[in-house]
Amino acid sequence: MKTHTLSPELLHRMDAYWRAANYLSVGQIYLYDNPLLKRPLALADVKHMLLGHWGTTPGQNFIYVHLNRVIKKYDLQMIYISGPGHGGPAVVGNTYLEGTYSEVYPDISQDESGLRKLFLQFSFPGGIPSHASPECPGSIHEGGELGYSLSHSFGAVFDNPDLIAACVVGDGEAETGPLATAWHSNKFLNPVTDGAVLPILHLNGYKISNPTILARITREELEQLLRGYGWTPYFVEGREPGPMHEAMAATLDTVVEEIRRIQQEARVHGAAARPRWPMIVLNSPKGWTGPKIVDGLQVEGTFRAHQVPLSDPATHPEHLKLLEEWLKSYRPEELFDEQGRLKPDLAELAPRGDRRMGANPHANGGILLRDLRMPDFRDYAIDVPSPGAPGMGDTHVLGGFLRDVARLNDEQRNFRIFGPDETLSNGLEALFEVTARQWDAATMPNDEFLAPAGRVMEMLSEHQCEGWLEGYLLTGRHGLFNCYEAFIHIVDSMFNQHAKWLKVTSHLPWRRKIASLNYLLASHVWRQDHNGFTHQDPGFIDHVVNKKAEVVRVYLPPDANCLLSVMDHCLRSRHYVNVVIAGKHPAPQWLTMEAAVAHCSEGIGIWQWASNDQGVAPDVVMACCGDVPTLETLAAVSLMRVHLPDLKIRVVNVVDLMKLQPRTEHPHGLSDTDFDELFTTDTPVIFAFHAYPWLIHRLTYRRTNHDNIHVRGYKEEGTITTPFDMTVLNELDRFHLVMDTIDRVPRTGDTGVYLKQQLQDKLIEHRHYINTHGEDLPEIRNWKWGGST
Ligand SMILES: Cc1ncc(C[n+]2csc(CCOP(=O)(O)OP(=O)(O)O)c2C)c(N)n1
Ligand SMILES: [Mg+2]
Repeated sequence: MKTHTLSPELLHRMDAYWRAANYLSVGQIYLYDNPLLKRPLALADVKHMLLGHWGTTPGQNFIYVHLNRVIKKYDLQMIYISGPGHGGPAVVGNTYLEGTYSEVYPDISQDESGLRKLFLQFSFPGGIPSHASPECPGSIHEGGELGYSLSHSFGAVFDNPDLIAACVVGDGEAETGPLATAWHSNKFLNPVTDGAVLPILHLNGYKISNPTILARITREELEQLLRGYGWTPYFVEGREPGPMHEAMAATLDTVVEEIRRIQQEARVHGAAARPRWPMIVLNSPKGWTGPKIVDGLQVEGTFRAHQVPLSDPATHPEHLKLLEEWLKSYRPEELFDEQGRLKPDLAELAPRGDRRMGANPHANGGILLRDLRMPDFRDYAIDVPSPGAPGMGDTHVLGGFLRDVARLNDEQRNFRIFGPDETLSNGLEALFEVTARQWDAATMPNDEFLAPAGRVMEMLSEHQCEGWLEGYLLTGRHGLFNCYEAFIHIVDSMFNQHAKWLKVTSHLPWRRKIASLNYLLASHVWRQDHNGFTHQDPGFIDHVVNKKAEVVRVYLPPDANCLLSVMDHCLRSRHYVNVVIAGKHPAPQWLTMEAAVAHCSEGIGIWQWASNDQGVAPDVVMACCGDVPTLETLAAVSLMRVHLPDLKIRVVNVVDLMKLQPRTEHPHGLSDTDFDELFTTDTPVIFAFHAYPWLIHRLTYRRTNHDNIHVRGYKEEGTITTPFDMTVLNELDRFHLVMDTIDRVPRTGDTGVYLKQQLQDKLIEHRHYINTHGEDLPEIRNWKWGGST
């Protein structure tokens, strides 16, 4: 390409800026001291442990300096997402050069002593991680686990019409499932109300030790692939800095103008067709400008450049020499003055103030976060004149509340609901009374609830839903992910990364708190009537509780009023991951709204109306957690009240699972005294639990009465069967709970033995009945809580 976007003088300065960023990157990976090479490089100037990733870094430095130019030229609001986040030296170095780093960390000053500290802290004990970690200003994407850069970028620009997320996608990263499908996000972007994503596929040819697929297919195949995903790819290819600068600058001008044209056409002229957004393919050598040959092997332009190209200067004197030559090749004396400051004519290439990508407030979303306008959740209460009143399905009740959250915040445009095609199926249909699913692809006459702009985002990729939501939250908005319980496992690993991000940022005072990531897991294990075994897995919460107690919360509201109270709390909370598990099928309701609010505030408590141990020590504690276990427990209690009337029973319900943990482990944890008061120190506890039983043991193993806690939960028994049979197959049903009590409480004596026999007969009758009629026994279907009657 022969164009003249850059004057020779500007090209020269931009190249110098790039050299400065490269110099800082190599310095971070290698240098312990002597940051300006004022004296010959000695072994003592080099870190003992050489950690970091060089390969991706010069390419990202190149991109950054060019983005700086277009930010200034077009006065852009831009953030930088580093897909190959292992290029940490690039983002740290660039935010240092633009001045943000020293503003956030004044000790890392823009002088020689600051440079020394900048180099030393990188990948060093007590310092900073090697990735685009939360410590780095401007980052909302650590990029440690590859695959989520594009979905984070799209999440960031939804409802941010003036924002452009420049997203560097690693060509290795592009092989991951989440990234491969993230290209489709362009079918969900509204050019009027959303911003733009500029993907820059970093085609440096290699991963850690392999070539990348996209670098080893024909150029035509690659172009067709990207076009097939709906993008217009612009190729910037080569290795000679001069022509590459010119090509990148010209291409960036083209794509920025293209983005503006698309937005203008949609915003001003009302163009309705889905635009074909531009993107860039940057084909440049891995480890560009680094050592060419080391120990007789080519490094630059190969996979060998991935990490630390000169790995052992201590035992290889020639490595030390090569390192010095490498550093000097950037001519630091032309870039920094005597005091170690970037020369003014270079410093002025960076944008100013908030336009600097390290200082853009969207990348510290808590700054922009506004409270949601919330309806009063009490207004959606189900009328519960007495426990056991009929309910329409808890999530359907919640739907009305969420509808009004969406409605009330429509103007603020800061609330979205994400899900993989399940918003209707999870019972949240009320949302579509006020909003739609945002969809920018073609529509057909029989489609429902699709519109160019809407508060609901649905793509059949849990990865996209999670990634979009994370990007949305990290840039200061609110949201909810509704998902089938079994398939939320697909994003186990993404949840990990987000929880880690929250943990680290909660200890960085300059990072403001963001809205919590709320999971609503409906369509849960116990009611997969038409889906069966594959859809039964309540194990996500086992995974969630591995994470730092300070950032995770798990709620299992037993009925609709509790669900409303819990969700109101979650939507108002900050900097947590909240997991809420709820049912969608008609089910009995237990608590009035007033009682639900009290119960959910406590998180755990004795249900006095269901207990008969007032004033005496209980013979058994019937504990329950989750809607179906609560139902079965209450049914078991009513059986015992009839057949074992002398038995003193205490019913304890758990909404907030973290209450079970010791207070030393989780801020919600009950004190030992409170726990012992509820669960006693010596009475059998029959615990009916929504998920895998081991989790309750894990949470309570230090409690005084742990030896007496007998947990029933899901044990991988299931198929397509009746709702009650699901509990029978897993021995969580009312009959098993009663039989368990008889076994554990000797006081039940002969009456207990006879009752147990009857219940076993009942289970046989149940099996026979469902196999004949295909539905549960009438006495099960029609069962109602009647207390002692
Ligand atoms: C999901 C995931 N799998 C594996 C890794 C380990 N890993 C780190 S870097 C890398 C290669 C990345 O290659 P690419 O995306 O092309 O980045 P670049 O060439 O720019 O370094 C791999 C496999 C990872 N970080 N994340
Ligand atoms: Mg690569």
